[in-house]
Amino acid sequence: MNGRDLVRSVKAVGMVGTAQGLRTVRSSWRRWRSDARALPRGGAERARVPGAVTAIEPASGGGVVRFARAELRVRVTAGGAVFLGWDGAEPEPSYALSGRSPEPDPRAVLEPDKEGGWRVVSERVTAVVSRLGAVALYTPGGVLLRRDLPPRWWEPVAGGAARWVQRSEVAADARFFGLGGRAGGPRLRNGTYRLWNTDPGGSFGPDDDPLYITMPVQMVVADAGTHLVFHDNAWEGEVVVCEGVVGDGSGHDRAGSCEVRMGGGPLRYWAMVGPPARVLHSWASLTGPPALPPSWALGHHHARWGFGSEQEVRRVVAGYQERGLPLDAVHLDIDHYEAHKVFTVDKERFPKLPQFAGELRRAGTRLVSIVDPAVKAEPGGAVYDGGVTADAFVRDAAGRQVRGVVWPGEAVYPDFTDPRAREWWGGLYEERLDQGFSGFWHDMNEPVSFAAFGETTLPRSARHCLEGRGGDHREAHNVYGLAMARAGYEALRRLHPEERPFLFSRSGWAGMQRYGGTWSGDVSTSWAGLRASLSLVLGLGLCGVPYSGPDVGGFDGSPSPELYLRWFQLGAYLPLFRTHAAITAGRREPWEFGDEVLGHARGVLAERRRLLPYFVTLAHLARRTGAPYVRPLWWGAPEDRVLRDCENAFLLGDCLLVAPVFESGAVRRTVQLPRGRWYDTVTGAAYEGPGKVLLDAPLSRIPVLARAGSVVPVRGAHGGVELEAWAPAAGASGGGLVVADAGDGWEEGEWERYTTRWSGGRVVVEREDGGAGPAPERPVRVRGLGSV
Ligand code: NBV
Repeated sequence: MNGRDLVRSVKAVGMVGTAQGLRTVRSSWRRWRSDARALPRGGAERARVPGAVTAIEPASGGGVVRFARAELRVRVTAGGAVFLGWDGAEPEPSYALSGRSPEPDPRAVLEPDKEGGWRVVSERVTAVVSRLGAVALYTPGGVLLRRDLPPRWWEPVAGGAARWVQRSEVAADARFFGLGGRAGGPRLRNGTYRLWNTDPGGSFGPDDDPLYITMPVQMVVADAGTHLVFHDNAWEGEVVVCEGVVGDGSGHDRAGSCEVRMGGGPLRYWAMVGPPARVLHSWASLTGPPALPPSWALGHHHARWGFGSEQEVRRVVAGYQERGLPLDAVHLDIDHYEAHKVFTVDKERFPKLPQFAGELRRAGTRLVSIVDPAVKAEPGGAVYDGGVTADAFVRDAAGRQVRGVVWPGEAVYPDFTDPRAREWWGGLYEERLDQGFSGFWHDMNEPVSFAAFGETTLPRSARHCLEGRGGDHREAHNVYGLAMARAGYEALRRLHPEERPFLFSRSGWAGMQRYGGTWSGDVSTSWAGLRASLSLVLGLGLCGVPYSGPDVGGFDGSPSPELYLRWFQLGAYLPLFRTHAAITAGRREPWEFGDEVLGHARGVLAERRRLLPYFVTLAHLARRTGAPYVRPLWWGAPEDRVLRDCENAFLLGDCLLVAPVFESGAVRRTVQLPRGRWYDTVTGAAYEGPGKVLLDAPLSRIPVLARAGSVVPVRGAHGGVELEAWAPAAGASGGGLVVADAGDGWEEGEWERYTTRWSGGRVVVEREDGGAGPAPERPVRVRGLGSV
């Protein structure tokens, strides 16, 4: 254990009291002992590399290339993604894939390449396998995007999981993104990024890594093109990123590289090539479309660990109402449970929760419940007894229940990798629905067990079902939160079929978007924490998880009024817009920071509400195309090196560019504009990109720019959807999309496409697909005319 772990453990023990402290010491000891007994000790290993090609076996989409000591399957699939699987690895079984692996593309075949290698040419990518087992990926135009060197395995002589390493080279100008939620990005700088979902303990800032969601998903953006590589393997691992160096033009560039190291599991990966939007579309086709949140979940949420009672929640809700501030959801944290036990309610502090929830709902505010996975180990407790009957809890190698320690004390953990356990757990959401909850907030599902020493999770030797295949926590750990989300989501679809589930989860893995979103977790209350908030949302979006957002105001401590306001202003442009804080932290209601902040926050809330139809449209778009709501500035121009390095602003859909303020005292900031004309949405001033501009950012607002020619769906004064069209540049045209939500059920809203153009000195906004049903006549307001 390093010094930092020790400090955290001591903190954890201190935080939870003496009896709990003793339990954590016992549980840490048990954890250490069971691993020492059941896990293989590091004995002798045999190293292996593929050796030279010996034969090939053609198959649809490619085939198998055999080497002296390994074999590689190459398969181009119908959507254009390429599967590469070593030593018999197939795409299935997989926790990431949404269904069956896509069909092979029969047009792609193995052909001989130079120097004894083999290649598969396809529409989107050419994969060349060298004689010694390197794999190079080229654009259709023949430009090299990535070279994966021959992998290397270390097999324990005594048997067991082989660890492996694969090193890859990319262009000198390439930038890495992704790997799940990383606080120090979104651009992944040189370093080692661990793949092991981790509760950092306390609050985290940009230097804390790993965090709650790790994924072996890399998005690599270079002059030559963009690609995404996903190593479908949930074992613990790490990725070493080394960015290249672009020289002075005299040929002294240094290539970039990354090395994926896994502690076990198959070496299989997917590669997707194309512009960012196409790559994410392929990714969503493979791993499943992002869940569509009900529209209320795109409004403003307020949470707190420690409301403590119905009266306090009433006080806060009334505070919003009296000040005319919209509030779409209130979240109840673990303090509404009876003695911190999941699926219970403290009847003294929340005596009539269903009635209260009904009242809130009629007033337009939904109730969201935290759900922790750990169940208090107490015979006689309904949840515990039910889980025992269903044989749902994780056991150790000797068949005993694995016991950890969390908020309710000694606790057991459902094995969400077991379909029967998921089914049983899912049934428990009925109690939550009966209590009046409309949404679910999964916490502590890395999973966490407090520790006096060692890691704050389950023993690695803990056994898991893994859908019947059987295995241990080394393989199940990273998919625990994902499988819990699946349990919750599938149950809600069963229990409440007419409404789209709203669920977000602290931990997860590739494919988690199928079940819902996520949030920052315990981001530190600091300017650095504010920056980390955006990094997480952008990075997760590039890993296919489009719905997320931070604890606005930060999780711990008390933000200054200025920091709170700047956070509020950023949060309002992110999909999950939620104020939240720890039980020991200061208040987070907008009126707690003085009249000036309240006035500006009111404006921010009004703007979020006005933009709701745009958020709804972006949610539908994310579901259909995989494109995140929040995108890096290089989204439409990945070849622009300056944009690639720009991390302090983002695109919200195609229409808006948001430039938050990340520094204390700043009242203006520079903004890097992508190509084209951009209007300041407040002043209407026009700016021409590409280039840098200095914009005012008084306390009242952060710069938000609209793309010339775009059409933004907004909520009109009477609640209907109206169009805010921004004048195209002279001689240019533009357009936009409106997907009107048909309620919170499953009915598909209509897709309306609009175009904008100049005609006879006027800007004309027309419905492009007028034929697709009765076109609602939407009021149109054209803006940006003053600056033409
Ligand atoms: O349930 C309490 C908190 C919650 O408020 C927070 O959002 C989670 O990230 N939870 C963590 C457990 C306690 C953390 C110290």
